[in-house]
Amino acid sequence: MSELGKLKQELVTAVSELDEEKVLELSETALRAGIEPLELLETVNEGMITVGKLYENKTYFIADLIMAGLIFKEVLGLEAMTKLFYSKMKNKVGKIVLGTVQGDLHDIGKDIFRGLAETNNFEVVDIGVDVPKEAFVKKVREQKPEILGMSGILTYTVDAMKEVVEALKEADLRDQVKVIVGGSHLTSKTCAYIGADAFANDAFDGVKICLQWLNISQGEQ
Ligand code: B12
Repeated sequence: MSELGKLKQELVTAVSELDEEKVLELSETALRAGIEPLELLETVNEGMITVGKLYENKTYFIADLIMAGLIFKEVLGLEAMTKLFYSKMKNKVGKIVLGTVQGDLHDIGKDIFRGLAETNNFEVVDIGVDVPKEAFVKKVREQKPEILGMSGILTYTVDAMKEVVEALKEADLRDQVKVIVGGSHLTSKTCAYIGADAFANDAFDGVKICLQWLNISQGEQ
């Protein structure tokens, strides 16, 4: 196995063991060794999936999920990661209103999508987590974005997403905005149930879809 491959494996283990110091040390080493920021995020995410499984089988508790979240945020805050989230400050290509739906407090995935969208010159109006449908409708009316992005990591939040789409219809706003939903559990079936225009299990894929909607290919802006 290559040196970088070994590092990545150690990193997944360190995340799953919630060893904050080791995660940061290995992340810095991997970045110096040339890992792409996006690949680093994917590696840390692999560790998060293990944390989730350990929580499910009751080896870990809620405090451990909190710790995992904090560690991920620290990795996102590393100086070298700003490369991934560096906004080129050119003309904005479009506007996205973004939030995590009601009942869900997970914001790491949402924040990654925001960072990547901003890097691709979208203006993102982030309205936070646990956002009720009325607040989504209000922001869409006020901001007139081309795109509404909703994040929902808990599987049962598909209903909250559906309610937002219904509320947009009732407010006569559905035709004015494209809707993308994000979360690793989403499928084309849940996307159709929600009534969204697209879904993404990965923030990067989500940004690509948004660029396509505006007829922009990546790197063109
Ligand atoms: C960290 C964590 C927490 C932290 C969150 C901290 C934070 N600031 O976000 C805290 C402690 C708050 C938490 C709480 C809970 N959690 Co939690 N949590 C996790 C954990 C370990 C990691 C989540 C994460 O950040 N992953 C990394 C990010 C990058 O991945 P992501 O969120 O999926 O985002 C990616 C994509 O989904 C997508 N994406 C996300 N949003 C968007 C938006 C758009 C527009 C697009 C295009 C793409 C996109 O792009 C991202 C990157 O590519 C997961 C385990 C797992 N396997 O995911 C459990 C997990 C999600 N949690 C779970 C549970 C059960 C809970 C609690 C209910 C526990 C409890 N009993 O209280 C509470 C719920 C609180 C609430 N109301 O929201 C379950 C959910 C199970 C389910 N079927 O729904 C999981 C899967 C753990 C498990 N296996 O049991 N959690």
